[in-house]
Amino acid sequence: MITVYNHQHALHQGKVEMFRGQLVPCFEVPARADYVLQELQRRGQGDVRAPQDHGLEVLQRVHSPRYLDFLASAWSEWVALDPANAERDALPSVWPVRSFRSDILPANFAARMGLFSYDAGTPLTSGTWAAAYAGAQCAVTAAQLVSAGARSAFALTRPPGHHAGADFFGGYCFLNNAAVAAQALRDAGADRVAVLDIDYHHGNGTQAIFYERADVFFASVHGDPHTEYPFYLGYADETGARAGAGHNLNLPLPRGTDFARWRAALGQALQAIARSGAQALVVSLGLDTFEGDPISGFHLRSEDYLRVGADLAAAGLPTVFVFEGGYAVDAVGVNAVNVLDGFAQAAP
Ligand code: OKP
Ligand code: ZN
Repeated sequence: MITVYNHQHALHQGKVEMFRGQLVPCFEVPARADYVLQELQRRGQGDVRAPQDHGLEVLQRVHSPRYLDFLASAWSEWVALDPANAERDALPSVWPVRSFRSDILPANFAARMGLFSYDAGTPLTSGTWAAAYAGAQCAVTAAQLVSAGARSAFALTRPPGHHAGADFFGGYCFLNNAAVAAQALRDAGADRVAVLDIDYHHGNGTQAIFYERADVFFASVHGDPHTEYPFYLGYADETGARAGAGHNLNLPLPRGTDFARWRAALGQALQAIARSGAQALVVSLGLDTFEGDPISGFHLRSEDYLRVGADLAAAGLPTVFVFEGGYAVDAVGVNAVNVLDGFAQAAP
């Protein structure tokens, strides 16, 4: 399998996130991607390439212009507020909930941070834009390899993407890499595409981006949002709207779910994807379903990920893998590469 690697991922290096009233060290650290790359090389899957730069246009297919403008200039505006900010991450602290206006773009920087975000756990840093931009280009490059006939490709990048919406960041995500990949597959000629999100957390950003569209089917297996982040989306009754009605499938599972039950849900998602008529698949590959994950609650083991890869291969679709979560840092490499290996061994 070809890996398109974001060599600039470590430019995004958050120091702290808000958790229960305290600033705590970030879980989403550069070592995550380093371990995956190391494991790929250790197991002789070292066809690792750099992304091609397809420009802002591919991002504008998914994200709003004012959000992209904001992200591109946010760090310099933050430092302009106070030169001492150069040493601090930027975090939002005020948000426009229901009944506030979101059509107005405030001049105040903190107000714009809140307008374009939904949590205080997603630090924006000096290199966030550069890292996220290069990461989204990795997703496009992987999609184009698959469009050109590759059986599969892996976009190895961070920060992750599936919580980012058309005009908001949150959940450690800024640009929605999986959505950008799905759109790139559409733009290269696939009439119908599916995104399958197997991260522990519901891919609220991806769902929102495609919720009213019939051309991109979204399916997700994740922790029940009644108790699990991102809480406000990801319920089973969300099935799509308007033209997208029937093109969204959420399979929430309780904290404590083991591999047998999780795998049955994966099977359900794959059946729905087959029925959707998708010609290509994007997998939001989160490894935080692992039993050792520090912020999640499922009980998958390292060897289970080989079966996950084989199940995905059995769908028989050209597949773009996009790296998402997974915070048991010393296991994330083995777990990610087990999926890719399981896929490659089962795929024709
Ligand atoms: C991102 B991805 C932990 C609180 C959880 C947000 C989790 C984002 C997960 N102290 N904060 O889906 O893996
Ligand atoms: Zn996650």
